[in-house]
Amino acid sequence: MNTQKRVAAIHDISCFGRCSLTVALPIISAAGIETSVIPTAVLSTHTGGFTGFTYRDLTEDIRKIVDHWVSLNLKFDAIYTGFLGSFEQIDIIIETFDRLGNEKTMTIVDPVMADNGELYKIFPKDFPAGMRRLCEKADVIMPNITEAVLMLNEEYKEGPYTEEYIEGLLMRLGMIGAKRVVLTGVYFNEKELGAASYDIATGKVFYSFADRIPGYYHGTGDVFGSALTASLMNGLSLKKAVEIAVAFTAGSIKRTYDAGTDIRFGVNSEAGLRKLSADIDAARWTS
Ligand code: PXL
Repeated sequence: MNTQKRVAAIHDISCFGRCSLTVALPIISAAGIETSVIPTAVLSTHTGGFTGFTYRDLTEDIRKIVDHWVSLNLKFDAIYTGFLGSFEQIDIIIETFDRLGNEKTMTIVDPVMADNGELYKIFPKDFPAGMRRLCEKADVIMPNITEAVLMLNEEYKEGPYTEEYIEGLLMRLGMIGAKRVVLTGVYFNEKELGAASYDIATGKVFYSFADRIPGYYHGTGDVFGSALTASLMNGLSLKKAVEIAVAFTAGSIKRTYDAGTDIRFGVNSEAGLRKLSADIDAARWTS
């Protein structure tokens, strides 16, 4: 019997702007995975490019939700975390990995905190050290290049990058403790953008690219991370999961660019969900 996989997605809910839980829930569910959520905060919009957004912190609720789930003996095949608002939330999530997981649970951490060489303004300067502690406990981490250098205490460099630089970063990220590293925002020329993956057990590095679209669209990291989680939970290899997540994210960006939507409003991943599910199904039969 092929039992359905169950994921706990632990992110904020930004009510408008298509990121965090508002993309994780539909994308992972569309791939046939049971998706439970723990909202870490409720915001009226995400923090990228909007002013005057509301922010209700839900730190106090996280442990209570987990307590209840533990009393129900619930266990999860994966725990996928993204935007976290404080050091306290990071500590609670580290303990949650043990409480909701078992030896087979895949912990997937996107250390959301920075982009384009800068830490998001809402975070204190030492936040990368906290995210690094969370990444130490994860099976899969997926920083972008800015988050990677902040966790490694290195200088941020502008691209285009060289293979030597990217593979050096992957190796140093591999020493943090996760078994598999996915680095996003990788590009070797101005035409293409994508991700690199490194599986510590096999030592293999793979790249996946798509055509670069101008503009900085919000929530694309969460769209990518959700498609990656959905693919891994369907048993795909890391290489194939990254290929599918890159293509799905690039397709969502292209659709949004063609429509001329405000870049703050997130990307149209919704129209790609049927194809995502079909691509994952097709890959399951061939891998
Ligand atoms: O997409 C990442 C993200 C998630 N949640 C909130 C954010 C951001 C990025 O800016 O502001 C609240």
